[in-house]
Amino acid sequence: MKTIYSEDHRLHHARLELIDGTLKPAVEMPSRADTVLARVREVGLGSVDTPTRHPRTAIERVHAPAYVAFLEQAWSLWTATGRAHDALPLNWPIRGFRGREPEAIDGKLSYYSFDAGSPITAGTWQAAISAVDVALTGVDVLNAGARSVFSLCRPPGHHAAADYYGGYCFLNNAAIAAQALRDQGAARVAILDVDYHHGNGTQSIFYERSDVYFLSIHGDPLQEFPYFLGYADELGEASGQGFNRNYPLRWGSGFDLWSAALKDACKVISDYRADALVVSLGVDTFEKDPISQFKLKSPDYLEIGRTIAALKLPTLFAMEGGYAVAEIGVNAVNVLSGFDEAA
Ligand code: OKP
Ligand code: ZN
Repeated sequence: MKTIYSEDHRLHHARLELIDGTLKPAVEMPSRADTVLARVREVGLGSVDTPTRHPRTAIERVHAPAYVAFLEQAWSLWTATGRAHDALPLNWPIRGFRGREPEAIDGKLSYYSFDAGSPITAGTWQAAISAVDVALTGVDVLNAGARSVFSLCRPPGHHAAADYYGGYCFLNNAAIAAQALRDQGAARVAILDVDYHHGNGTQSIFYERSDVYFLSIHGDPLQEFPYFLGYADELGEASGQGFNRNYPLRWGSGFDLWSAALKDACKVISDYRADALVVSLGVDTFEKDPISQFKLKSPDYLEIGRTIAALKLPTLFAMEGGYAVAEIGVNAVNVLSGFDEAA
């Protein structure tokens, strides 16, 4: 399988994130992509290609233009106020507050985000639009007839909704890819999110639509980030009723429970008669992941790849999370090798 990769991910290098009540070195760091790419090369997965530039209209099929414009300008508005360090919001409009966009950049950061753990840096915008190009070039590869493609996106995307960022995500690479597949001829697209965290952004983007079916296996929101979405009773609304599926699992869950959820999700995707599949590929389900609480082991990822391959669908894998930096290469590429082996 081909890998699409851009060096531009390096432009997004946050120094510190607010985690566990203190500022710590950001876990979503450039070396994550380096580790995965090194493993792609080590196993000879396939060629590694650079993405081509795609029009902004593809982004605006998913994200609100005002939000995209905010992301583009955020760093210059932040530095115009005399600050040179990474930008973080500090408060949010919870119950009873007004929903009006402030003029001040600090207020805008709050307005367009949902957490204090996703720094905006000098290069965040460039890195984020290049990650979208990595995803959209993956779509081009599928449309040219490939069975599968690996879009090595960084920063990740699945927490980003139509008009807000959070969870290290700014533009929703997987959602933009799914929409592009729809726009270029696929009648039904499924998005399977196997990242440890619920893909709240992707879910919300497609929640009222039947043409993109979103499924996610993740830490129970009663215990885990992003806390306020990802329950099993979220099944879609309006035209999207019955086209959303969540598999929340408790802390400590191992591959027995996890793979049972995967098998159910694959049955749903198969019954849906999807024309194409986008996999939000996070490997933070790993037993040694520093911020997660599932217990998957490296060989389990081969089995995940084989199970997904059995769907026999054109499949785009978009990189999401995974923070056990020494092992994320092996684990992510195990999914892809398992897929190739069974395809
Ligand atoms: C992004 B992706 C852990 C704090 C977690 C945000 C996690 C974002 C994960 N105590 N903060 O889904 O891997
Ligand atoms: Zn995650």
